[in-house]
Amino acid sequence: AIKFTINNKKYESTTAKTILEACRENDVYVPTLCYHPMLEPVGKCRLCLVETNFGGKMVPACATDLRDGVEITTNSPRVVNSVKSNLGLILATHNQECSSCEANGRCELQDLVYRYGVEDKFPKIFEKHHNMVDSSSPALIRDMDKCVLCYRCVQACSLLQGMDILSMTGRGVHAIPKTAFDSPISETECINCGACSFYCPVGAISEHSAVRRTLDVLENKNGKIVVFQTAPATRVAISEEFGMEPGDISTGRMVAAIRKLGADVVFDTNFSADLTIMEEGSELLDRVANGGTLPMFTSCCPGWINMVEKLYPEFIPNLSSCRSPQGMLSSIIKNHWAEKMGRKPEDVIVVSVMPCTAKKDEARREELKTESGIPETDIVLTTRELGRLIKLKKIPFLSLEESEYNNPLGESTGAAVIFGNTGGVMEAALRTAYEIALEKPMPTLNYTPVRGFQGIKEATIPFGEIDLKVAVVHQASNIREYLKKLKNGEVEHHFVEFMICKGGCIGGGGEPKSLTSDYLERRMKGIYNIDERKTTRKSHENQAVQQIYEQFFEKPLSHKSHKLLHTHYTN
Ligand code: HC0
Ligand code: SF4
Repeated sequence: AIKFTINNKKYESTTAKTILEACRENDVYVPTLCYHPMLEPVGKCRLCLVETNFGGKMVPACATDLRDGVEITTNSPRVVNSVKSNLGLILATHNQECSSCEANGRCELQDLVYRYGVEDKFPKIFEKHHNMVDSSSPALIRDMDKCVLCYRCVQACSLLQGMDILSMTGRGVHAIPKTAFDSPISETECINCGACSFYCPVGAISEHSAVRRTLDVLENKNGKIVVFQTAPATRVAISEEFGMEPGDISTGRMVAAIRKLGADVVFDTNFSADLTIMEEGSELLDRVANGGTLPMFTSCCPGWINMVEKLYPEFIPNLSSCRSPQGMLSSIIKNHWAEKMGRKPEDVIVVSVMPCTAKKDEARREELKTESGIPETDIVLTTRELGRLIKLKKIPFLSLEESEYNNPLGESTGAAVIFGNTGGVMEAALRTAYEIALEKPMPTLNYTPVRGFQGIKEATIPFGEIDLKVAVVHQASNIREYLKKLKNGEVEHHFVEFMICKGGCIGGGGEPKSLTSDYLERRMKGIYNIDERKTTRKSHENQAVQQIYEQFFEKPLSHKSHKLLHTHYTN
């Protein structure tokens, strides 16, 4: 065992780790700004410096291994003074327009400054060096004057996502993460996944906020009906905005909060996730039976669609023609439900709450407009933005009485909620496609080969006359690796699920920011718990879905389905 002391208290560790990890495990506070447990330590912010008995210089705890016999000091006047100096310097050169900042109230720098009281430590020498607010993307805003040079966005983009859109350029006050040729981000190959915004500790990269627009819509309805829809992964993460744990299930409280915000109707994206399975499952069976393009690729993740269109257009024929559940539900609301309510599509405003920044981008697609040319999804809020709205309106989230979704577009099965996890769309599709094709249920409902965090998961399912070969790939860097293998003929599958973010939507770029290392595991568990508690766990058993086929769509892949539930892609 490694024996060590922190502030004169003795500890032991049986595994290798850094000094920072040892301190955190033992509840010893060490300030950090550039560190995030899901990324590589870079030791840039100099806030985690500690003293050790191995020589005079202080060392960055995040990048120093725990050695046997080390005596660590985190609270000496020397350490505290160095934190204050380094923090004061970061603040002195920082844009301090906190009151209008997207990160206000959830900013790591703001918290540190408050804790250490360094607001007057140095004269403010901030000027708008970079003078660059890039709002060219519908999903993200970059305000590089707020950058603290932590490298987290650069790492998220290159290390986690394999996208390399942002790289650190320049030195000193001119250092800044930039795009190639400093182009506006919308002109790069950025897929709007939002990983950079999720990891940004401040407000330098944030979602392109729709909070004010939503407030306006809710407070000035002018006779319109405001309909919300909520994605699968929002319900296991929204409560983190209110101090609860990752994975805590708050479906009913979230619906109640949305009603308190002033929504007239709250539908569930899970309903259309079930519907997606009907359409996509049928499309798969059709492609397999009739020699269509294989492997068929899932099409619900908008970051993934951006990636195919921008970087792999040769795979466009492989994409399922199904719209995402967000797209399907908005289409049904505006083109079918509104009419049933005796209203025009223009009278309805659809606000969708998503764990994802790229959904903002998806909502603006030309293909997803009504015949009269208005967007079917008017506003997309990230889970974080919903949290902000609820706080702005002083709604007591944690003590709300649970509320139910409106029907019929609020009914869903366990198969729908697992869409939020990597492997969930595949598992849901198998539960239904197997039963429809073979006229008997899958031997097991919990299909574990497609679950978990392995980057590329593969499985073979005996499927009557054929062996159905499937794969599940999540996190952009793994996707690029998979596509390389596919191009080289190293893998062969019938059906592949792709999710751009690690873990799937629970790891979406619009989910509440977390500084823990296990938030994905815990959100994933929350999702599977919801599935297990449902009495109906197969999409084709969703009665509201059955009903909408009987009363309107007739059958999967019908003429009406094609018009309202399917789409096409461009490059
Ligand atoms: Fe997802 Fe979706 S599951 S992409 O991950 O398919 O964002 O949660 O809403 O649309 O349902 C995200 C999550 C969704 C969609 C659904 C799909
Ligand atoms: Fe990179 Fe994704 Fe951020 Fe675009 S949105 S810069 S791809 S991390």
